[in-house]
Amino acid sequence: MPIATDTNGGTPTLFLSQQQSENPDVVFLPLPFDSTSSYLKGAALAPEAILRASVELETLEFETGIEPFRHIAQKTLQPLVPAAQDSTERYMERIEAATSSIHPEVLLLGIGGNHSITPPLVNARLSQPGTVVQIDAHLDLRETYEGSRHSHACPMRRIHEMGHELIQIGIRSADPSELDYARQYPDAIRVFPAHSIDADWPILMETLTAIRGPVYLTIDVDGLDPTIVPGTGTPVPGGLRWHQACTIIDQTIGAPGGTLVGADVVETIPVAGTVVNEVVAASLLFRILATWTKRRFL
Ligand SMILES: [Mn+2]
Repeated sequence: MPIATDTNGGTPTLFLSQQQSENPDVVFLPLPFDSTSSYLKGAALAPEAILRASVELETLEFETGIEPFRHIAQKTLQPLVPAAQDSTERYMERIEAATSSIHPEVLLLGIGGNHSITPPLVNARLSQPGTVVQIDAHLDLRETYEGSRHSHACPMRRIHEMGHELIQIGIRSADPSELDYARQYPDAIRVFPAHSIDADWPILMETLTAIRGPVYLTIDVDGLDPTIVPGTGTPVPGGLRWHQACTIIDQTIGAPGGTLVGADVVETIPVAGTVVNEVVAASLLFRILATWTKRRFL
């Protein structure tokens, strides 16, 4: 598996080359994990590539008009590299252990890695029932996949079992068992398929605005159209456009009764000869950060 072996030495690349703070408002956690990926692997290479790509971004998030780091301090943690002897369960426990002591007021941003990393992050950040907003091509509601409950095809099932509500956006691929599961919980699992996203847009905006309590946002880059992010493990045509994704981010973070406690961007795969995939992932993280900064501090 092509993952870095350095677990404790070296300095991580810092998001937008910012200074490390010991009193951060936002914490980035690189999670180079892809051993449950079912098709194309390589997401373990993404955290370092995304951090390097972020260094090339301007300090101004153009559309929001925000320079987040004029207002907030950051810390980028050492990458949590899976040890050779780690079972998937053990690695999930390590994610939770690394994040559960982070102050609840601090925004945690996970940099995947594949989608398996999300349930432990949600568990660490949502201490009470909350809402998880997901941008994704897939429902990720399988009970198991390839023999594992921790597969990247299962995270939203695990999160629903924890008692959280789901808003799933951009969906365009599912196993019938996943659709059956979602239909059992029409109030707690709301699905917005990609093919009707324009028609459903007003309802989606209302649904996001109505969020109350703690919110976690998980963005699988395959929720966007593969023309925007071709570097992903299980691409599906017909995804969200860039500004749709940004508006979903803004509306989620801006919900008057909601509080964003964490977010992640997962399933990016760097591809030789282009940096577009990691630039898009870094730009999604930057948009989350800018909108959160605006909401919280301005
Ligand atoms: Mn996913």
